[in-house]
Amino acid sequence: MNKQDWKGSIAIVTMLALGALAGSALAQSNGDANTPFHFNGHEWASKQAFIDNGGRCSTRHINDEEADEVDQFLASRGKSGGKGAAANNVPSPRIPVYFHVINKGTGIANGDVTTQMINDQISVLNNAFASSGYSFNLISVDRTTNTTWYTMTPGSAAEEQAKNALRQGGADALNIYSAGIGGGLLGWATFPWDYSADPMNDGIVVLYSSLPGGSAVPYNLGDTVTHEAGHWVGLYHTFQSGCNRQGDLVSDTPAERSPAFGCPTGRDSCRNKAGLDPITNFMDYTDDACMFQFSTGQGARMDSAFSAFR
Ligand SMILES: [Ca+2]
Ligand SMILES: [Ca+2]
Ligand SMILES: [Zn+2]
Repeated sequence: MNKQDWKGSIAIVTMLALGALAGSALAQSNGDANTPFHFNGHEWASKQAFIDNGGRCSTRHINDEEADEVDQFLASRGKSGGKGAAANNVPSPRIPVYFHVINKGTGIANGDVTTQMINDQISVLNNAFASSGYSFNLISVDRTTNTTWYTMTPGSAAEEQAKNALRQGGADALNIYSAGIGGGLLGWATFPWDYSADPMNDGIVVLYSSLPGGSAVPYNLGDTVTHEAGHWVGLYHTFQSGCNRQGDLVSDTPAERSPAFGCPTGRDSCRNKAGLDPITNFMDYTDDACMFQFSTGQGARMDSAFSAFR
């Protein structure tokens, strides 16, 4: 089943389930402010609280100053993909992937994801990036049992140790680490321009149960890896800079004031800017079943950043 069919069938199941449930369940699916959100062994006051506390994506925030610096650098190379420039002549990159499973023992409950889940994750990634011309080639899978690394958080000594021990390949190689990451987090990534200063830190870390078939409902269709891979190739969140400035520096993604979550069809958080919020974009914070696209402009920005830094 391809991804669209898969998501379609899940959407139907969801609708059927919602039809049979009380209003509170429906409210939770839409991120009701007063409905507790249970996820990954944590209870948040609401889905909004989960989002506000950075659980959805813990990739470091790029402030306006750094975004300007990066854009000026790309522009200086004549490769500014962020402002409607045509895509560069990047020959459809085929990205080698090194997948590192960090578990605390055998079995899925200990984070020892199956080969099937990993293969399905690579398929999800390939389907997501196909329209942008990127493909991902799984080179190797290794498995490490380490209870300290298992609960790593961004910037921790455990993260540094795990990556120093396991990372493979050069700047163009995607290293994916799956683990039972701490803090109720879903994942984080490094940006392409971070590579040269700290190559061993390069890559993405995700909660193991976010892989396809995992238990991290509603983030278990594999789009955490897709979203983090988006950062890894140089994309910002669709709500970067809110309604101001040039947002995410991609001209065909409508401006968005704040992260969308759940699947709020028709949301328009920047009324003074054209277009409805890009809630179906992989770089927003909506549920996996809600997001299914990168835009043409994002593809151009990937090419710009990838050719400059990877
Ligand atoms: Ca935009
Ligand atoms: Ca708008
Ligand atoms: Zn993110």
